[in-house]
Amino acid sequence: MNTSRPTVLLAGKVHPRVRQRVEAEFEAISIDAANPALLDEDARARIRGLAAATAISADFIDSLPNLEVIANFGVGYDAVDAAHAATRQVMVTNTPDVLSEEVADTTVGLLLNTVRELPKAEAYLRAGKWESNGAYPLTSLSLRGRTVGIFGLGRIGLAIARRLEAFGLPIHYHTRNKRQDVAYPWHPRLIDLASAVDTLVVIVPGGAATEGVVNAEVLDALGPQGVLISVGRGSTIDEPALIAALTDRRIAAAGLDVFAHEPHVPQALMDLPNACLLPHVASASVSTRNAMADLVVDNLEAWLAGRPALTAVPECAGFDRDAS
Ligand code: A2R
Repeated sequence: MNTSRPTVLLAGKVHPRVRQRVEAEFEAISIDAANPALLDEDARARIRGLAAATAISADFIDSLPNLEVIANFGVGYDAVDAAHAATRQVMVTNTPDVLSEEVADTTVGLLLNTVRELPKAEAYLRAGKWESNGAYPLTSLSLRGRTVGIFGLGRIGLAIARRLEAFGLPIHYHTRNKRQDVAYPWHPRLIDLASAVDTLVVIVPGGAATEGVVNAEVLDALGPQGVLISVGRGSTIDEPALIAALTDRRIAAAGLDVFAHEPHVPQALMDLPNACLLPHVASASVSTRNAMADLVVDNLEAWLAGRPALTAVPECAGFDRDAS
């Protein structure tokens, strides 16, 4: 064993390219879940880097006395206790930007599938019904004439907004801070955004601040022609309230790529004809996932070689290394 190479822990179902590169460049240790009981004391003491594809708790961070960096696979890092890591001067990185355009593309596809029922129309064709029953029924919903609200106008939200602007749709948004670089109307409160639009795209981070905020009140404000598209985190949507609103047709339809308890999807949601459901695939192309994998390992490499992290999360940006 080459003990001069730093030891990096692979925790969870890591992407094959992360595994391949970590095994080539570091001493690698693998565990399926971030549970300290799966590591002996010697291993815990050797680990300096962590490639995370699972939840990383404060207790787990504390069980690794020489941990220097946690590289999270994904732009959303709500499953990593970054605030705690920061108190221990442990760097946390994520994978922003490299997935934004892919996620935005998928979001537009999900929106079109939801309003124009394209997956159902294809299933109709494949079932031979076009020939036997005639044309697929006209869709009651259309993208035409809609006004879109983006909840979370960050990197991905802006990429979605630019696309939908090109579709000829007016864009509004809600964030905590008004952006100075866009002319879209800003709504300081989510409920006011929902009242102003009929199509709400949710692309905020998960975590306590956004938990369940898309609730019955917000859905009712969206109204009976309302379409909800959720591509950020399932925790942001009050799922029982959404199921009730779709069942009672208090909103017209929803397109969801993320769920509260993935990979479980409530049967009530599956039974709803006005829900269009995807298994969290927004960034899931080979090329984009490879780019995310490379950014995970590039961050580990940089930090463990004494260089600045490439993409530190905001909680850790303050103690980034001096680039000079
Ligand atoms: O609130 P601001 O001004 O920090 O704007 C951010 C907004 N945001 C929120 N808006 C309202 N209430 C909140 N509690 C709240 N927390 C955050 O969400 C910003 O406009 C946006 C996040 O943008 P970025 O940090 O650039 O993230 P990115 O790359 O667009 O990804 C968004 C999420 C990830 O966290 C994953 O959960 C998912 O998409 O893949």
